[in-house]
Amino acid sequence: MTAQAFERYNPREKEPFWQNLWAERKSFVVDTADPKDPYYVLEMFPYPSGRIHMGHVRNYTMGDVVARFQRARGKTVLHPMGWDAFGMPAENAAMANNIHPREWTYANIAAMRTQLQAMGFSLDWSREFATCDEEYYHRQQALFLDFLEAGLVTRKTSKVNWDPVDQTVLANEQVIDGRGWRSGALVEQRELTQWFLKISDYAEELLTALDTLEDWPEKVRLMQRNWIGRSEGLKVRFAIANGTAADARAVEVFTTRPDTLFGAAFIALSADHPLSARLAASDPELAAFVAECRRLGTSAEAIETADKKGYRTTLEATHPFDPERKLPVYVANFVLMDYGTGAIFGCPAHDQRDLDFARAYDLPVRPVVLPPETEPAAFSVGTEAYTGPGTLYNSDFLDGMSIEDGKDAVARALETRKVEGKPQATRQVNYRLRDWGISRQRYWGCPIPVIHCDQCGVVPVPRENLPVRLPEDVSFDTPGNPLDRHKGFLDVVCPECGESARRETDTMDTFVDSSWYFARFTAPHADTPTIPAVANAWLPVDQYIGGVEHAILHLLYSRFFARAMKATGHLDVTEPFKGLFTQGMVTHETYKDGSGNWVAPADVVLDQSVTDRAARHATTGEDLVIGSVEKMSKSKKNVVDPDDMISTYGADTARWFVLSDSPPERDVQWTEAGIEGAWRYVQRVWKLVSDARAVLEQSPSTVASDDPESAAMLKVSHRAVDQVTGDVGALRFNRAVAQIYELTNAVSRFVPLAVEEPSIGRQNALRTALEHLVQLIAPMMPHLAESCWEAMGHKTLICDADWPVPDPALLVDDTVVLAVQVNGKRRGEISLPKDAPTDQVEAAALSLEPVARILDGKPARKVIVVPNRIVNVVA
Ligand code: ANZ
Ligand code: ZN
Repeated sequence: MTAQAFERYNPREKEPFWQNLWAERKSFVVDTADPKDPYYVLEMFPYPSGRIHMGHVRNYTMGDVVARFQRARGKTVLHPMGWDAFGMPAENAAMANNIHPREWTYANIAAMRTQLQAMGFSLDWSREFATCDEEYYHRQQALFLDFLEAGLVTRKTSKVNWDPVDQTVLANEQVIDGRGWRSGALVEQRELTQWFLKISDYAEELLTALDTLEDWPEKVRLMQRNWIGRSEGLKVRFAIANGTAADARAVEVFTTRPDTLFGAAFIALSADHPLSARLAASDPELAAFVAECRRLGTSAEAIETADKKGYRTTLEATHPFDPERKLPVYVANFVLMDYGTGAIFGCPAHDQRDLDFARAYDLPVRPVVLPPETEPAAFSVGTEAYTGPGTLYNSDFLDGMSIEDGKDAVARALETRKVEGKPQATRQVNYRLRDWGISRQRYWGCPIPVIHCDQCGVVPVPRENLPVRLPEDVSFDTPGNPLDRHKGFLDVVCPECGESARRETDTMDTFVDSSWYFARFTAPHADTPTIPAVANAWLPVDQYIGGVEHAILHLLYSRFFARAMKATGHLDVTEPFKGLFTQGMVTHETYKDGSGNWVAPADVVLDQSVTDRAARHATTGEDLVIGSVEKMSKSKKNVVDPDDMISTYGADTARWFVLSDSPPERDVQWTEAGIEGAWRYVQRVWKLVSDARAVLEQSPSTVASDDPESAAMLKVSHRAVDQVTGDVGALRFNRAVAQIYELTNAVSRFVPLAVEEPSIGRQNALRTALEHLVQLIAPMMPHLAESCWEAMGHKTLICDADWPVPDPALLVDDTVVLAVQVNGKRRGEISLPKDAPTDQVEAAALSLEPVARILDGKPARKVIVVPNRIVNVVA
């Protein structure tokens, strides 16, 4: 062996080298519109905030492992990247720093692209786009017009959460404790005419199709199910005993528990119910209460947590089955107008909100569902409503029935009756899912392509006039939507009548942008939103990877878009994402100084030598308090900058670390010790290859193994290939890493043997094992793998190499020893893989020397094989 000084692996030199080579050779560009064996892997595209964070590193590393693995397995892989680039932060930056949102956004994109490229992801950069590219939002406007034509868009007034400081409508999720999530201002309720996509038309379809998404996490499907919120119930019309005016003679409620009707204690109307409004007109006290309810807001959270409050009107409703029983009619703060009918009957014994309300207003609590195995006398309802199973009682003709039978009996009894000329009850399915309000009163979004004309109403912008461009010359010195003040944008001629008209100034919710980008990637520069044949060839996305925070809205909107795009001829798939994986977060310890300020990990020196870990400030030396492990966030300063990691350790080390430490669906805790461990592993693999150089320089032979050690080495190696293939295919990256470590240990033990006491078999086993090892790490540490591959004498890139295929014979768990008899007399033994096929066993037995001698060239009369135990040859 020639003494070669071991040189440490230098990622700073190697990583850019391989990245440039891949780019030069267009290794990851797929330009085929008609892919053979297509595989589409996609990670949720980033918002261009300016810098990538560890969450991105983890997410995109996982996607990259899948992409490189599938590519090696012979698939044509589409792995694109783009930017979810519209949205508020760009406008906030414009206001704060006097920089145009466009400039801010594209500068951020440039910075983040450089960072992503330094990670060595196998992305097809030729398909890159940002949603704020004119080319992209142009096609989005075309889609909008198609949807409009197909009846998938509507315009309606709705109550919105209005942030008086940011001058914008907020989604319910953006209202936190009644305040705007950004501004912190008290949110007001306003009526606005807005654009909606009719996702609720697809509620049932979006719900039932969840069952087909077998490669989605069950928890995500459950969240979607709950969000869609299907409930089967009954609309029941209550006559109002003392209602005089025509609109006050009956009130209709929606209930999912008609079986509890005999436990009804009151009727409650939403503050926004027309009847409430009419009564409030002549009742100032009620008017004040209604106003108070409005301030509470429309968010489910606000309603859930607020005290249940009501105002008792003078009206009384008649119980449908007992004309003598009168139920007081309240206006209550916990009844929503946009669900069911905006009115309920309250049954305190079996609904917690109703019970809280009844206790507050001293209303009767009459239980009507008796829990199983309970005596009526022994059962009462205190502070907790009973919502469990049971038998109906205290309920007249329903007594003794199950809940389900009771529901049906009430429906049947009331369906045929009439109140004020209408059926007293109708069965109804309700969904919690509302239409999707997409209007935003912001500049930095996709303009909604319509024109408002006094004569013609709403007129779509003619397609030949698309795109409706965002004007460049806008100012952000006053709050609100700058488009509302931009004459050049606003003033247009009506395309229908030619009179002067006004352009729509609402832009689209950025969730629209991210609801079809996956389809656009299949033909990113087409002059139609998609090229249907190409989109159909690639879609659905085989593996989608992203944060669980998008489990509901983004995924539901995308599922709706796929259907809407199918209805308008842009696609022919209904489900956009075949496989979904939601990865955990990257966490880190937190540190605080004596004055309670957070301290960044980069400024912390950890003392690991004492049993109690201690931390001090790197520059001041001050003792620090080590706090809990939290999701990396700027607010707690517990962030590690990927750039710092790359410049110190290289991308491969960071990639290896985020894959190795915990199951990918769980959180991974970033530690200095962990990253150092990964760094040592990188060096170890490199050293193994260097140490084996002398052996690898020998020309390969076909001898598989010629001694037990090399046979064992091959076995370990093939088994590792088999297991890593299974684990990576199932996205169990940490288990794959564990297998690779085992293989590495085995190779480490084998190298000295093969180097110091070489044989052809050993040389060959070592070559095979090392090649396997390098191929297995290639999807995870692609730069190191290329360097090793080259060092092993290969003239082609490992990113173009086929994935290794294990030899099934070497995967057999263990060998068994079978006794061989001739005419009942033991003549020897053979050792074979367990469960070896009978003909193989027979052949081995017959070729055994003593057996062959006895047979003396004549065929055996009979061979009896008892699997894994004995072979009897009848001569
Ligand atoms: C009487 C009753 C008795 C109810 C009982 C429940 C339990 P889901 O399952 O979400 O559809 N409800 C109906 N419309 C409402 C509205 N606009 N605002 C607030 N609550 C409303 O819930 C349906 C139940 O929620 C309905 O069934 C109704 O209360 C209430 F033991 O009717 B129930
Ligand atoms: Zn007109």
